[in-house]
Amino acid sequence: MSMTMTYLHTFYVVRDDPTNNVPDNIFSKLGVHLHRRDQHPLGILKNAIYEYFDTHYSNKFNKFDDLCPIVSVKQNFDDVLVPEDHVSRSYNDTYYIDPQTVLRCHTSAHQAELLRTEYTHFLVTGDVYRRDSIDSTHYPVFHQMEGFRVFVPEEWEASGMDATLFAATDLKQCLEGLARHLFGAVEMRWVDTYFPFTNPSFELEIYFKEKWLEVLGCGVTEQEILKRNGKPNNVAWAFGLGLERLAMVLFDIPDIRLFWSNDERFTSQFSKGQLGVKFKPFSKYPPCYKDMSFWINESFTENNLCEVVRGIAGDLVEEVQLIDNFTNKKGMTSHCYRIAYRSMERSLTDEEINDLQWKVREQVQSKLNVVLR
Ligand code: FA5
Ligand code: MG
Repeated sequence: MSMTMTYLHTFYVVRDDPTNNVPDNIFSKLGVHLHRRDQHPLGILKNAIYEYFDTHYSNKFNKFDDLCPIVSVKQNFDDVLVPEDHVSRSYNDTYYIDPQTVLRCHTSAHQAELLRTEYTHFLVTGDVYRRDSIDSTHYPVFHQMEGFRVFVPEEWEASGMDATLFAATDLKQCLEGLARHLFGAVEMRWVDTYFPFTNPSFELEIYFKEKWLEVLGCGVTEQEILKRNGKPNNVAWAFGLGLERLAMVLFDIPDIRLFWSNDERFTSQFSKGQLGVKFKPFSKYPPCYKDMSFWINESFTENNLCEVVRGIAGDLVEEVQLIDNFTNKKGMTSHCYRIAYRSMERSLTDEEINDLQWKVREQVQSKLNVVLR
């Protein structure tokens, strides 16, 4: 935990500052660095991706895995052309330390500074933070690996393709090669999407447990980013991999909370520090469902609800799901949420769950000002 100290003394954090929406359970994740543990699934995956890039690009990619996750709003948003009114900038989606400082919500926050420092091929791995919904594939702290490659004109000129098509083709080849390196055969598909910092933009999905799971976003870097950072005559591609998502498929890990487990029955399964392990679940404990209905108000958001639930139940909450939603004749809207409680490590007692649910009911009223039904 020594890294936490380094972060803490460089940033003065005001208690109960209304411009700070980082709860203690999130703050305590700073400096844990799961991605730097060689015997953790995220560390194993990071090393396997490094291996792919080292062999295919003869060590040309520079690697960074300890850049500070506390970054400026400029780094996280402005530098990658996120519009002023984009939802991701809101306090509902992002953890703010103060109005100019955030916990990075993606590793793209480091693109511009590295480009300016003359890096042309780089991989940035780190913990990222988002206020988000709660289920088995979403967690408020997760890990990304950013990849970035700059091309010089000779490279695309020789191909006869235009620069953008050349970069997009190279990008897809690179990532398909990576998927084969990690998975061998796996069912995957490309989906067109939008990011402010790339055009065209794509997402890669992998078929996992009867569903398509989004594992990465990528695209051809907006020319404006290259221009602003001293590379006006180049083209580049970039990608951002969700490490937990890939690791879930690779190691057959059914729930994203497990990555944070210190239970020997989890950690010992990765002690070889290698790919090729399939996670064997220790007996599955039963979930317990609790429903809660309330009249919402204008400021109600699901992310705020999830923060309250996570703040009380921590990793004992598995999913928060909207199961009913209606508006009455007076225009009042009611939501019913189903909360699934389940520990990955032990059985929970009825008493314990009732106690959690009681606290949740109390705090949704006091913190979110909704009226329970
Ligand atoms: C981004 O974060 C972009 N910065 C990625 C990118 C980089 C695009 C460079 C283009 C160029 P997105 O929000 O889709 O995109 O997140 C990327 C990946 O992170 C997702 O595909 C998913 O694998 C993972 N991810 C997103 N939210 C969560 C979450 N709450 N828990 C776990 N993984 C998540
Ligand atoms: Mg996405």
